[in-house]
Amino acid sequence: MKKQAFNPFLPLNEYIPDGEPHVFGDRVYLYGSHDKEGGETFCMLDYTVYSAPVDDLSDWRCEGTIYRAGQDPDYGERKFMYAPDVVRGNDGRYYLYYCMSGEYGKGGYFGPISVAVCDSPAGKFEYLGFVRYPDKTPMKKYVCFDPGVINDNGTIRIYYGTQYIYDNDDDYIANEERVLEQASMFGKSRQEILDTPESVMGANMVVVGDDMLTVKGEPTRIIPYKTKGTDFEEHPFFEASSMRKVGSTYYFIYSSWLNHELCYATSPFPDRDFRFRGTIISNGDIGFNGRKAEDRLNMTGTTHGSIENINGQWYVFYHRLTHKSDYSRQACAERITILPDGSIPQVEVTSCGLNGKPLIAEGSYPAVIACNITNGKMPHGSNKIHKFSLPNVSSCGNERFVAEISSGTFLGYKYFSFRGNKKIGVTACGNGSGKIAVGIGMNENPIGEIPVFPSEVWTDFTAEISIPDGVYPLYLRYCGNGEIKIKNILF
Ligand code: FUB
Repeated sequence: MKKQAFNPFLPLNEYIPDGEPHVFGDRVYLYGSHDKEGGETFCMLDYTVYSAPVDDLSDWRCEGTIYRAGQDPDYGERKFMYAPDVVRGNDGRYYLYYCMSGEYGKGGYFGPISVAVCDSPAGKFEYLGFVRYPDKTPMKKYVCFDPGVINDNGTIRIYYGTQYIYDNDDDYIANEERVLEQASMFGKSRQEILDTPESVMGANMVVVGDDMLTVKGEPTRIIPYKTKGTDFEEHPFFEASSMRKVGSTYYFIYSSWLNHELCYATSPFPDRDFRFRGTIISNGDIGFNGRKAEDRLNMTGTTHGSIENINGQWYVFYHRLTHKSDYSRQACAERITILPDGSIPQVEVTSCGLNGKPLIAEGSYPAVIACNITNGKMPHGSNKIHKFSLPNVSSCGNERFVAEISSGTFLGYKYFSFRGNKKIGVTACGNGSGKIAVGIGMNENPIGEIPVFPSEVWTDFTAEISIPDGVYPLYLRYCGNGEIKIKNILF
């Protein structure tokens, strides 16, 4: 690798959530939505793609804007492009599938699924049409949201849908208020809701022909929407459909009702008999080693992503939240293992991600690569921006830093490799005055303290602290008055 990779692995001013990683040729491409730094709602920017050589995941290259929302003929009230996916068609061209939404998700469920095409995976894509029936009317069965697409040995399968908690109620069709609520939320008629006893909500699959637009038959529901009493009960499907085929097994990756996690289900079939298998990652590490939701290690919100085998190693790509918001999300990735029984043990969020090994504790690192940012009571925040004070990755002009660090705030960096380290510091500013306890084990006593004083400008605060050689998480815990911001950590 030319350099070290860390999370987030794209430039720090880049916000690409909902990532679908795909290896095409000798590069891996990350297709995702495009949030604005400090944006007011989801996906305010046009699709921008990054790619990296499969043998150097530190070397991401911006391929530029590959497609603009304004290219979609429906652009207007719904002007934000949500989570896309790209597949190579049987003609060797690349096809981009996506859906449009208005602010805060409004209208995002109204469909249909749009399609754009390009000769290269790196763009630029041109609008092709929408997923449709043979008579050319739009295919809008169920909820055409978050398409994920695969070319399954020549068969193009689109997975899509969304599902809300209340639909588990047995009697919702008898509840006029809920029927009307669903009709309005999903852009359906009351009659269509009533005529769909299997619910318009749920995870679905439809096959399209070689024109990449025309469906071959009606979509099928791949998981029963009623999850009570099934193995999906604790982690029902919410959104973010993504499919991978590993050997002959279909891996359906999705975001559950819990919202902060990517789960997976497997089947020998593309359209039925999926069994829930587990959580791959939570952006608050909930569930990892039994961690409870109230002990989440970050503010949580949506997450969305998938798995990909890159140069013989499997990874999960997901996104984290910044700016106390669900609208400024950044791409992160971790190594995963698919065990011989097909299971994927949950992995923790780290700072070293694609690096494949711990970061070297030398020089300086941006403080925002913290994989854990918590004050001990971090909230969940789907489709919102929190207004109250809490520590967060933030920005001002060209600077990115961890902001609103008050007494008790804890930053975690997993993992660093220490060798001969005798000094550690931070570049900080703010009105805070106190100390930063330095630890190398979550529950162990600090190994030293960095004193910090009020400063209106970025100032380096360092302390002589001997760190034993080895690989450890680095923990920084602020204790003092007022608030500080930290821009860099220094070795
Ligand atoms: O990025 C907009 C929406 O947020 C996606 O479509 C969902 O999957 C969620 O990540």
